Amino acid sequence: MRIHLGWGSNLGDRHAAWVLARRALACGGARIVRESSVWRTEPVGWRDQPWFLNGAAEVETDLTPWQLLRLAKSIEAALGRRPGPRNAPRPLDIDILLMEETVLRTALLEIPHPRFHERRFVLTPLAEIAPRVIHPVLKATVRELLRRCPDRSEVHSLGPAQEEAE
Ligand code: PH2
Ligand code: MG
Ligand code: MG
Repeated sequence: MRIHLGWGSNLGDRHAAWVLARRALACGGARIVRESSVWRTEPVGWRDQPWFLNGAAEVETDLTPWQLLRLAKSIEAALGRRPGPRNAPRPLDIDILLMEETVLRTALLEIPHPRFHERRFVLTPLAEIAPRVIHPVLKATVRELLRRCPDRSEVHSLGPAQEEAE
């Protein structure tokens, strides 16, 4: 399965969180095959919090959506995320955005992610690595979703993500 993930961080060493998460994903069986630049983004939803770093990645995995969700949650927790309100600041958030044609609507997990098409901080990095991938519910490409997106919050490229330190 080819899966597109989004990540975001606005607490602590935001870049280091992603470098660690990337390694933990690979160890857990989700190999990263493509990665966006890192973007510095204005907080959306609850404005009085630090700016985020956001990015997107394509992973290849044999894990089921549930196993991948569990892996993502365990990495978030290992990086210090504590349960809190939906838009609270966090050291790391990993969201499953798209899983090919899969449409899953459950209380615990929804694929495609139900809000990503409304968010410039997700669509901008995703459009770098998957402009022609089609949203299986909205039947539009990621590039088209970005073009139509009414969200005007600020996103600024910071260039490629750091490589792993030796
Ligand atoms: N995540 C949220 C709410 N708001 N804003 C930005 N810029 N980046 C995020 O990752 C983000 C957000 C909830 O997941
Ligand atoms: Mg999120
Ligand atoms: Mg999340």
